[in-house]
Amino acid sequence: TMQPAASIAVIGAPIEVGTSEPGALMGPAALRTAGLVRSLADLGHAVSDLGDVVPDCPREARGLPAVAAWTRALSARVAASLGAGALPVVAGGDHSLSLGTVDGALRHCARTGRPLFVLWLDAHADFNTPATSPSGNLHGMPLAALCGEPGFDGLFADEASRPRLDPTRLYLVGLRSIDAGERALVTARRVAVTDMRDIDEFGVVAPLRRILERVGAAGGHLHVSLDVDFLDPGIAPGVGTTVPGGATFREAHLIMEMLHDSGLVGSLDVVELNPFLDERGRSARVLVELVASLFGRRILDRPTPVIEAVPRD
Ligand code: HAR
Ligand code: MN
Ligand code: MN
Ligand code: MN
Repeated sequence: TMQPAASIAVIGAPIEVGTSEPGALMGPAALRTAGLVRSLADLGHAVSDLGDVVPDCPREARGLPAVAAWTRALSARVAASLGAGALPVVAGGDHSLSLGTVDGALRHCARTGRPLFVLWLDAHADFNTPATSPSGNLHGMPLAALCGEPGFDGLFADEASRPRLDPTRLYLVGLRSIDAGERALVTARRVAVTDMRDIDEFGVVAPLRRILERVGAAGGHLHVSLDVDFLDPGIAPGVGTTVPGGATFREAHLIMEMLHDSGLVGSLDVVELNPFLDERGRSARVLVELVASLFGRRILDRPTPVIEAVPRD
């Protein structure tokens, strides 16, 4: 089940205007320092580092106009990479960058006719709207905007005709912090949630297998968005919004191996790394380890069991 060596396009998105905690703009540099590009090349992939996206707005721009500029620039870059046959890996940067990456993947999928599925590995649901957000921070809202909830006028290019994320093709995994308003929205939109309680009860294999089966059966493109705070703060302290009780290294690592073996991942974000809050590069190194596993690093040449070979319940 080795994936063919797809070409990988690494794209930096040094955005932090979606959060109130400064430091995430150093994320792409820290991920490169920890060996993001080199470790993918060492696996035999053709990797090109496209550098950092530069948004079309003044440096001091803040709020929705700044996030809109990032969204449009990232969407175009991701759609162009996918159109050229590459697999974009976007290194952030706060989670508002996924407005651009998912929008770009949606536009690409609208052209190819494949349905887009999103796996959101995160302590948070990131499904607030400006009306429900307790903080006003846009990194807590990207999924609501992508799914077409109101309150985000001016964010996306050609708003009326843009492809929207189908909330029933969205999987929140690792959830352990949700605000009252977004919780009502997540339930109303029938978003599939695997919270930490599910992971404690069933582990990561059963829920992941179910998700991958569904994406595979639909011939879908799977976009993976990995938020640092999905991980337990004990292994990844370098993030502004730590929540206790996160995924262990082994759980996260197994998810990455299953994603690799599925061959379904078409694009990836690594977000919310805040090197200013990290401890001697630990979080950056863990993330690079996980990304390498998603792209095929293994100890022995033995894949995790193929999905079909695992007994069904
Ligand atoms: N739910 C809270 C809010 O909307 C915190 C969101 C934090 N989000 C991230 N990314 N750090 O998941 O403000
Ligand atoms: Mn997030
Ligand atoms: Mn989060
Ligand atoms: Mn392993």
